Amino acid sequence: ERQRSILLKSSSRFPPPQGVRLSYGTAGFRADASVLQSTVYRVGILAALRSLKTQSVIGLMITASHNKVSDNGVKVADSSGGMLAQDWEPFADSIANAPDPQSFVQLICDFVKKENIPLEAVKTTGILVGRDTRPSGESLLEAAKEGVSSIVGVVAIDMGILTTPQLHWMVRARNKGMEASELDYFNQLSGSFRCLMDLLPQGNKTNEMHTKLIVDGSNGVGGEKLEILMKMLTGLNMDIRNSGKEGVLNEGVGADYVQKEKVVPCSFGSADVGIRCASLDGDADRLVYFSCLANSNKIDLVDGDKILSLFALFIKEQLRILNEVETEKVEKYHQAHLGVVQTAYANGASTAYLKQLGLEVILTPTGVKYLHEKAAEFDIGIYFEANGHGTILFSEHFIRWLEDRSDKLSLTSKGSEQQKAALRLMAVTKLINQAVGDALSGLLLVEVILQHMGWSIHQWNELYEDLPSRQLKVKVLDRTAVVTANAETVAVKPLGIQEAINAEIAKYPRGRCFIRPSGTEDVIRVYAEAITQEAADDLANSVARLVD
Ligand code: 16G
Ligand code: ZN
Repeated sequence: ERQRSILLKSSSRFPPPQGVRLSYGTAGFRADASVLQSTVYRVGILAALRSLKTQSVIGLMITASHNKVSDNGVKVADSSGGMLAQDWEPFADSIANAPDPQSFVQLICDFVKKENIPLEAVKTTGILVGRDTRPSGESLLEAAKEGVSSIVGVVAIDMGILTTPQLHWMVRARNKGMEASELDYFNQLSGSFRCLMDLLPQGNKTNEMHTKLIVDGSNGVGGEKLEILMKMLTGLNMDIRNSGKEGVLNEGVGADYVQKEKVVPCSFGSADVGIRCASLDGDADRLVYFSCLANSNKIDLVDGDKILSLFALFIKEQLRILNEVETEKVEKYHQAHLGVVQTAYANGASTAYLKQLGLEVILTPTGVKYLHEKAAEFDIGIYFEANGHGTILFSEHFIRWLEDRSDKLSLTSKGSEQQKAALRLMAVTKLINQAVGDALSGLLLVEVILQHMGWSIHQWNELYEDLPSRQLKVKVLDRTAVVTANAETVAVKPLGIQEAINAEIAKYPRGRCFIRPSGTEDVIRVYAEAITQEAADDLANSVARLVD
């Protein structure tokens, strides 16, 4: 009862905006920052309830990622460090849209009862709250804290400005009983990076031209954090641009811009031709690489699919070395189940390449939560969206086996190739973020693998050649009219549309095309691929006309 009156009182200070319907969507709530105060406050309450339900630490992140600076958003990191459990999303939707304090508090009471949420903390609970560099973040963070502290017994811990993956990492680390400050994060990344550098094959010291990297920080939090991390690293020659000191967040910069427009971001140009470049998005959970072309603002894009391919090659190679067992006496080796997870946006050439490597490839719908969940089913699951969000997940079982194996190898064959492979894999499990895709940790892993292979960005890019593709969006009144199946590759509604799409596809050699409702905007997205750019454009345009 005391709880009820606290909630009534505090929620009356955060009236919901009129006439706006909010939905938790693919990656939390996102909208113009001016309408989010009440939503963020309410998500603070949701996070606090989640913390009590799971009796663990939960995260709350205020960001709108690659969207414009005047937007903002809020999402919850679950106790594992991953996305909020999907069965709580409907509750998030309903509380965000409750029209007045009474109905809001009633929803909460009903939910607490239904979910059997204990209203006291037995184990370590608490909410880590973070935000990106958006100016609106400061007051939204206060609203989140108010929400959290209106649930008796749960405290908000203000982590300040962070990348989204840092916050997820911290939640995961806390709940594993590990140290989880920002410095711990940087120490873990730099330490495991150093370890991989020490294990580079002899003679693979690439020349100066190849080791220089220029990073586009999207004028966001990523550039700032990378500058700190860089000071802890040796063996990397990095030039960080668009780190947010001047220039507008995500405006003409960042991974989303570079990947979708396929042009150079601001402050890159002809002087950078031939040099390896990378681009982060506004909250540093996406990473793409590119190189500038001479006499043009176009780029050679090295997208998430190619990062995935590079990671897959490296891991596969280390597993192969590890499994080169000479005698039967050595314990039976572990057949690590390695799999990759992509979405329908993955370039067809990448999928063909990965399959040709003998890898199991799985498709899921768009959205990190779906890819992550699938990847977690493997011993080693690598997932990436073409837009640059992805990571490598290692199962607990595999990590234990690997630790044991490398202990034994250090006794029986110290310095052997097998021991090195085991140590490399161990370092990768620490370097690459196990909670969520992380541009900073991904960047370090790409860099060390390129040095390992002795490759330039061009050699990497030549692993396979992307099929030309085109993405369009069609504004519609009701995007829910389109319903998809089979990981968004088939449109089952409106009736008959898939047949019409198939008829278009049939006109183009190696043509592939799908439509899907966006999870973040009121649009239907169209993706098309074919053997020439012209054909891909034509196919996309004719399918867009079917949707209109
Ligand atoms: C969100 C998703 C991203 C997805 C994108 C698709 C997360 C953390 N982010 O940004 O994975 O690619 O939405 O947007 O899940 P769309 O539905 O508008 O095409
Ligand atoms: Zn992002």
